Amino acid sequence: MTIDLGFAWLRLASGDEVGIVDVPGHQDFIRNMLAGVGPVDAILLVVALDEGVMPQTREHLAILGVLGVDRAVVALTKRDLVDAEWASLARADVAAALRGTPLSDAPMIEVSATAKTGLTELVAALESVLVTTPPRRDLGRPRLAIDRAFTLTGFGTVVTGTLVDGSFAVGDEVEILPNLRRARVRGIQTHKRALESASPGSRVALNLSGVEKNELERGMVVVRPGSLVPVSVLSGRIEVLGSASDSIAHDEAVKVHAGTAEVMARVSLLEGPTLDPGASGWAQLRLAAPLAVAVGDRFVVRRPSPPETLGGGTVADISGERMRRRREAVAVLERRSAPTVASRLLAALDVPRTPEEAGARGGLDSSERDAAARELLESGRAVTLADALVARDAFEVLATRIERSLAATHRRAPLRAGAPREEIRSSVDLPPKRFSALVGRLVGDGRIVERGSALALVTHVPTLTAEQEAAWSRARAALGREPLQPPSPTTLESEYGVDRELVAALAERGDLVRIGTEAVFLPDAVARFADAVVSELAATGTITVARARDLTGSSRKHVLPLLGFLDDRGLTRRSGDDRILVIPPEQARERVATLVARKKVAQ
Ligand SMILES: Nc1nc2c(ncn2[C@@H]2O[C@H](COP(=O)(O)OP(=O)(O)OP(=O)(O)O)[C@@H](O)[C@H]2O)c(=O)[nH]1
Ligand SMILES: [Mg+2]
Repeated sequence: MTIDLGFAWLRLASGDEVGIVDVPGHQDFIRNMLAGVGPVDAILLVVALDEGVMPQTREHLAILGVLGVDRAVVALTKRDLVDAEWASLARADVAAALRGTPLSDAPMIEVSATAKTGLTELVAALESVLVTTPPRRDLGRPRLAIDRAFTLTGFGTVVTGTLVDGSFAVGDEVEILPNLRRARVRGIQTHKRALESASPGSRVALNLSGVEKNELERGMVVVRPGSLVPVSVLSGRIEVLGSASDSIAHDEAVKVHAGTAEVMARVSLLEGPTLDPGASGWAQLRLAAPLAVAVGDRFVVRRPSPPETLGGGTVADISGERMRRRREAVAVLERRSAPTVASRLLAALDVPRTPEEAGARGGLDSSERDAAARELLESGRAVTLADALVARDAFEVLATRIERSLAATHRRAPLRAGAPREEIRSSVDLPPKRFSALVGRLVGDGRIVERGSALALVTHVPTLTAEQEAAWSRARAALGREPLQPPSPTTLESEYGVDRELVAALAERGDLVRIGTEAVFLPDAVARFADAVVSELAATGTITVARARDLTGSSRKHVLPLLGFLDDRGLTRRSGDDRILVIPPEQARERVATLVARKKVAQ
């Protein structure tokens, strides 16, 4: 009787090699069977014709169902021990057991190991089933669930397992989970042949340096450092077998099998006090020890005593979040395990994430991920924020949060042009690049405006108190007296009570034009100055500071900032001591009109 896993391989007529994991049949060793049966392409179900379907056959079929294995060949052995009539009875018995399972179409081959009959047909059947298996996905995140660890004289530590989700090469640094031991791949073998690298789906022996055999055991997982984090809470939808002897109760202690690992866990049922045989529901498994699993991995749930397979499911979430509200939790989990790749990616975009991060969360390989991202962007269900993507709904949440913060700031400081960008950024907690992209989109959509370094709602106009309006009307009279030789901001504050904050607000309203920090003009004055300069330039081609001063009756002190202003707005530029026009005169005149009419002329 086989107690533990056995390993072998077979060369098909095509020349392809098939790795074989032999698992024990007896019910007492189901846990070993579970460690071996995980990442297989197909199953060779062996039933002896003289005995027919046994209880363990049914349990094995149930487990294969939970694990999603849907390709099989049935070997009906010991054909030499039974007559034709018995053989056909037993065959019907097996067919009945397979009915309604994903393996119902599996070819059944009668063989005799002693008489050596049917063996060629068996291998041919295996080959015909295996050619239909899809290629193994390569997520660039290799994982090898250890099924054996031993020491080999002359080599050192060796672990074996079935490699999934990526490749390992000689020289790679690896990490062993859950205890985070580091090691290096010193050698690789598949089917006893040394290789430079091993690809997904193959049976692999890794010769590891830097780690001792006694630190390793079945159930651990070899990964690329940092690519997977062991979790102590995992969530998934548990399907209870119709044949289970009893319901699963909330908080019940169960054994969870995933990969080659098994660990005790408490079941936290999210949709009711019990899960009855044949039913399914969302659950969180609170694990007694950390487990290295990825989203999309299958797990099997068993009752420890008396031992019985209860059911299992697919890992939907490994974020480790304890879900507080049950109904919310169910909604989240449903989204994360959605049937289409695009909706799984979308569920991972509940906050801005790089496509790589979101893809890993949703258990997608890079090509699935890229196609899904394109689909989501094209249909408008997701948007880009710098290096990240975010679901349209989540984008709305961020946008609303920004609008609320701005509204609050405007209420608190009605005079201010807006709220400082940094203050708003902290309200959404985004890195600068993503925040800028978000602001850019909101500005583009006409929802908010940028006023210098401040952000504001489009509707926000700084409002003045009656006292401030009175101060402003006195100051305006003073500014109008000699418009091109107006009082300085310092004078406006000391003599008219118009402080710098009020100046900023007035500039915001378009009542004032601020140039730099030390010059303030009425918009009309700026327009008059600009017109005079543009006309002179149209006539003579150049203008000096002195000429501009004489022409406008201003002073050097005021002409310097005014000419600088025209340079900054793209009307003129310096050429030695002169200014020249950089755009045609008519266009320059038009631009002057818009400059002083606009609400946000000041900087
Ligand atoms: N006569 C006859 N005996 C067979 C045949 N196949 C296997 N046996 C014998 O049946 C016994 C059990 O065979 P195993 O290969 O150990 O069966 P198994 O399915 O691996 O059993 P477990 O590992 O316990 O699950 C052995 O003594 C074999 O020699 C066959 O086709 N004809
Ligand atoms: Mg055996």
